[in-house]
Amino acid sequence: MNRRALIAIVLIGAALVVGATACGGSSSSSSDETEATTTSEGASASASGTLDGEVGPGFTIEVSQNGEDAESVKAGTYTLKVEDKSSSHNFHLIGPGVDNTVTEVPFEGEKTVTVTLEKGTYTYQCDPHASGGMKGTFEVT
Ligand SMILES: [Cu+2]
Repeated sequence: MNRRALIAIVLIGAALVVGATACGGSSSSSSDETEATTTSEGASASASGTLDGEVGPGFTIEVSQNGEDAESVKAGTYTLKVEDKSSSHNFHLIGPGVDNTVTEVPFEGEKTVTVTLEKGTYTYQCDPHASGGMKGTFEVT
């Protein structure tokens, strides 16, 4: 009985040593995954952010960034949130690579779109009243 018990203890001990060695060996491969993550983050480093558009309720239309009138915006992909406060106006953004009627004239409410802005001049306007000056521009650099 004593010998069998001793043999059992030795076998368990050997199994533990093998298990510990296996764990130690696998942990060294994790550094490869860390490098891969860092590389993919660096590749997607283009500018992005949020722009706010507002049209109506009067004959006004504007685009702002961080609460200020947008005049110069960095190129990149933006979330454009438009508040259309009138059923007699619409919001239309036109520029390099973009021709987006975000809201139609009868629509009232909020719409959010994603736009990719390239270098150049972008015009936002209310189509029926653009000729009367209901429009504005901002530069993308
Ligand atoms: Cu209008």
